Amino acid sequence: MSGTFRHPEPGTPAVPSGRPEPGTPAVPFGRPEPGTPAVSSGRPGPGTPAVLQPIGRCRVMGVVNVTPDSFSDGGHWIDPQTAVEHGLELIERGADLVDVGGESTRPGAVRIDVEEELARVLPVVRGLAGQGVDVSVDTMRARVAAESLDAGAAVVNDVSGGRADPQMVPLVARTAAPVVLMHWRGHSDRMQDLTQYGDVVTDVVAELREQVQRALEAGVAPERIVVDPGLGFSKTGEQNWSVLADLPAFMELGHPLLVAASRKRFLGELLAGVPGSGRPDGTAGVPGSGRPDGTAGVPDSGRHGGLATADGDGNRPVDDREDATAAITTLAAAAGAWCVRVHDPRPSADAVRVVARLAWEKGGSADE
Ligand code: PMM
Repeated sequence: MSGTFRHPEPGTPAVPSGRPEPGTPAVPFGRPEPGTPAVSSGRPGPGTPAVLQPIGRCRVMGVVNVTPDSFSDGGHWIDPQTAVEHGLELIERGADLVDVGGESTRPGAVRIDVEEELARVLPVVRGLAGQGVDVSVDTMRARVAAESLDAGAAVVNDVSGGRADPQMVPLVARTAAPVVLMHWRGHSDRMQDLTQYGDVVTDVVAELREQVQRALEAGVAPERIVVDPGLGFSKTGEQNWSVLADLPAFMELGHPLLVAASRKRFLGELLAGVPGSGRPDGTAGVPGSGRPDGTAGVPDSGRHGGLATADGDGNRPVDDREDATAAITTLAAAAGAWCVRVHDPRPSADAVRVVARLAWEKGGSADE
């Protein structure tokens, strides 16, 4: 696969943990040196930031949402001290880096003001970075990104891919920070209305390419750009599955790939029942989780019994989607993803090691 991000060749020294050695300097941020040559592809090279350097396996990003209302962990980590402790626990449970966000992007969420976002995020970024954790800041705002980088964040994770705040891409260009550009069509209060595609994979790849192009034109070095298809953002459950079925199309953009499926609704829908297959209790499955023709998308033996528990929306409850999340991690890692973003790193940290070991055994890298 030419032009894709690759893990190291077999024979590369043992897979390091990805954790910073004591005394390792933080990822070198600040202004790029004048005259730094532009690099024409996103392949790892001398200018590749440390968190994007190949380590022989997919990385695992743990999530700390410092919000009252995120769908999976909203309200748990709103106190900064508790949030920092949770971030450290995520590292203990196998995260390579921790994503700190102060603004919920759940469907229908309304925006908070920038001061509120800063107040939520900065103490947590500072607390974790101060303990040597590689922190990414999950924000759509240039000011929050800038102040978080000053507070020690190593990565900017912009779910709007630079589209929400016109200052974001120029800000990133002025730093040396890696940036995650996620596919995005609009804010959470209307993103569910923006799910019209010709072919979802073709269109999402094309729109992501435009977002990357805008960043490159603004001066962001290609080796600092990560792409993310944005599962659940302006995508129906079925469209998420289409995207996951074609991760190589996203790898072909030539940048490290982040996959963030953790605990998302489409997993809850799948696990609660598929149209046509029916749930063990005889009720219909969740509309939209199965195939468009209404046939059972997944063979269901009917022996799921206690697995098919449901929340108020009829979906598998959020805290019971971890095994499915790890399954997606396995698939993403096998497809050569740079990183998966998850709420509980432990199962995914194990999964990425299994994938790396097998890739090694097969004499190739995980993305071949
Ligand atoms: N999803 C959420 C938040 N941040 N960042 C990236 N890069 N990609 C995502 O898909 C993504 C994200 C929403 O999930 P959460 O409420 O669990 O954080």
